[in-house]
Amino acid sequence: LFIAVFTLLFSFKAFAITVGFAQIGAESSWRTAETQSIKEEAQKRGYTLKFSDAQQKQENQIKAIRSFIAQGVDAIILAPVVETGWERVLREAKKAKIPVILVDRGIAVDDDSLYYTKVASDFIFEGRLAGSWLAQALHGQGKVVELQGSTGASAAIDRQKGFKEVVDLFPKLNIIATQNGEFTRTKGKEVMEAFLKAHGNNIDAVYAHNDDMALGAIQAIKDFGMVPGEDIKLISVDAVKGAFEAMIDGDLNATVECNPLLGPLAFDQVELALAGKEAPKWVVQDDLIHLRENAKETVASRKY
Ligand code: GYE
Repeated sequence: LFIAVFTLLFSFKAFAITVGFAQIGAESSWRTAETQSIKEEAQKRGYTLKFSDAQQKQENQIKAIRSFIAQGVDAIILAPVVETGWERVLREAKKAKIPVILVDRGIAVDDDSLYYTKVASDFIFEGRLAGSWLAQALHGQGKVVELQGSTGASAAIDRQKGFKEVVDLFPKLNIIATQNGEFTRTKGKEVMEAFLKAHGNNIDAVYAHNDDMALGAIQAIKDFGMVPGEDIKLISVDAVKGAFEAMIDGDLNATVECNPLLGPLAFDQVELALAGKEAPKWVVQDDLIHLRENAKETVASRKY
């Protein structure tokens, strides 16, 4: 009987746990995969998930967090669209004793007690990996154009930083243009069209902060009458299905993996927080690079 009552109480407790997820939006296939992973994991663990899509706006995310606090959720998962401007709302969450778990992107705050932990990839590492591959592929020289992720996002800031660090080691390897492509396919295509107009046949390679922008750029290169993957080499970040298809077609040369299936890790942190345990400030997702040469063998095992 004791065990039965205990089990009942325990499952009741799990049932009663509510988590608010302040998501950025649905700009890329990466983000759609992340949303799905978090929703699935909440369901698997029997939690109630309150989901908010901020349509790329920080003010909407702040509103969502305030509404989660008002509803008395047990924990908040936040994918912060930009790095700065979070102190105030996070202080409100802290005051309400609601732990905040950051997923996928980071924030810049002086007081790191404002969040419980961050589950994310190391974007500087990803940028360095992309830069080293490109330096080698171009034999240390050439002209590169860069498609940046949304302005102010840690994923854009750090992917640029890591990439530039490596490229700067090669005096004849230069980033001749860099512009915001908002992490979307449409904007990636648009920016690439402008790059091609301005620099035409002078471009040797494209570095895109995510696959969706690279896929847009591939279209722009084809429309311009050049051959993506040959005349212009392309490397991006994420390793979503579409990137594998583009590699198999020969259009994309390489992609650095950034795993969006953060649900299980994020909810492990939620549970640690609710149990009052300590966690490291950053749970790092490890990344690797995938090349066009191996895409055919790898594609079947891809989960997103
Ligand atoms: O790479 C990109 C997206 O924050 C890591 O955001 C994430 C990035 C991801 O939209 O595709």
